[in-house]
Amino acid sequence: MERKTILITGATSGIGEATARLFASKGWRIIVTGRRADRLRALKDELKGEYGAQVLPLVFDVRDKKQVDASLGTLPEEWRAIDVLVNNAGLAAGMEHLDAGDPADWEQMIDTNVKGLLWVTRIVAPLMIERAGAPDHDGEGGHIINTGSIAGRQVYENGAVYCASKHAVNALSQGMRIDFLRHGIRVTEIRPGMVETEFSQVRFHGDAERAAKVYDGVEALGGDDIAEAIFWAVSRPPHVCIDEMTVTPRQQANAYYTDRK
Ligand code: NDP
Ligand code: 8X3
Repeated sequence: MERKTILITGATSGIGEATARLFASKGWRIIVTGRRADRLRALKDELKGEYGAQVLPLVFDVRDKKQVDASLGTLPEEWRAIDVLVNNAGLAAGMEHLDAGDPADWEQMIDTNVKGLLWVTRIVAPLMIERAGAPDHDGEGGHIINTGSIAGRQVYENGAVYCASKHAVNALSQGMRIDFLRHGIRVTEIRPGMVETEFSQVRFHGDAERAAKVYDGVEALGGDDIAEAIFWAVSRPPHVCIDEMTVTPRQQANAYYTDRK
């Protein structure tokens, strides 16, 4: 069987890294992206050693359209047949009432979570469309997975801009599902609740103590739980599209209610 290819943005840590590991273990070819080149190199070596995986690491900042175009727009021929794109790179920055928020944080969240997702999609979706039209194509369209959040459906205090960015991911996922319908591209929005990754450390600008408190008394999800959900969505039969999936820890009902022990 021909090996399939997945491109995962934000694969240097957390959900993206776990997704790269899982797909590599299943025999997929992996394109991993992020800004931290050393981590991508280490991941490539690990996946190659552990699973014999073919891995292409690409270093770019999703906020920078020029970097995205230069990197994804010049993919080597053998890496252009992308079956699955996981738009995962993202972050929350800061947690304050709107009147006290830092505009630099707002810009970082909107530029990464919304515009970055668009910059990557506008390069990769046409590759999927072009391939679907080729005479020797197997009839399966591509698959785009967008990492949304429970914050894309509910808004909580001190999180207005992050929540707005994830509401935008929800709208973009719905729009992609409509616009790419005739090209047979499946679009899945995965909406995690609390996942213990570097997310909270990034949100609190490196304050590890404050970050750890987020998960006090809760068995949070791990990146691998979301990776499993992504793999499940991708491995449905070709006529099935999982539109949306919300995954929370058992102790979290939604953005407002958590049963801490
Ligand atoms: P991590 O902080 O562990 O990972 C975030 C990843 O995004 C890193 O690989 C980082 O790579 C990458 N990234 C961030 N900014 C950029 C950028 N400008 N350009 C390129 N890559 C970037 O967090 P998670 O794994 O938890 O987050 C992954 C996604 O899941 C995010 O979209 C987040 O909003 C979402 N999410 C997370 C939840 C959680 O509780 N953890 C819950 C719901 C959704 P690098 O720094 O090397 O560039
Ligand atoms: C991350 C989960 O609840 O902090 O998207 O918004 S939450």
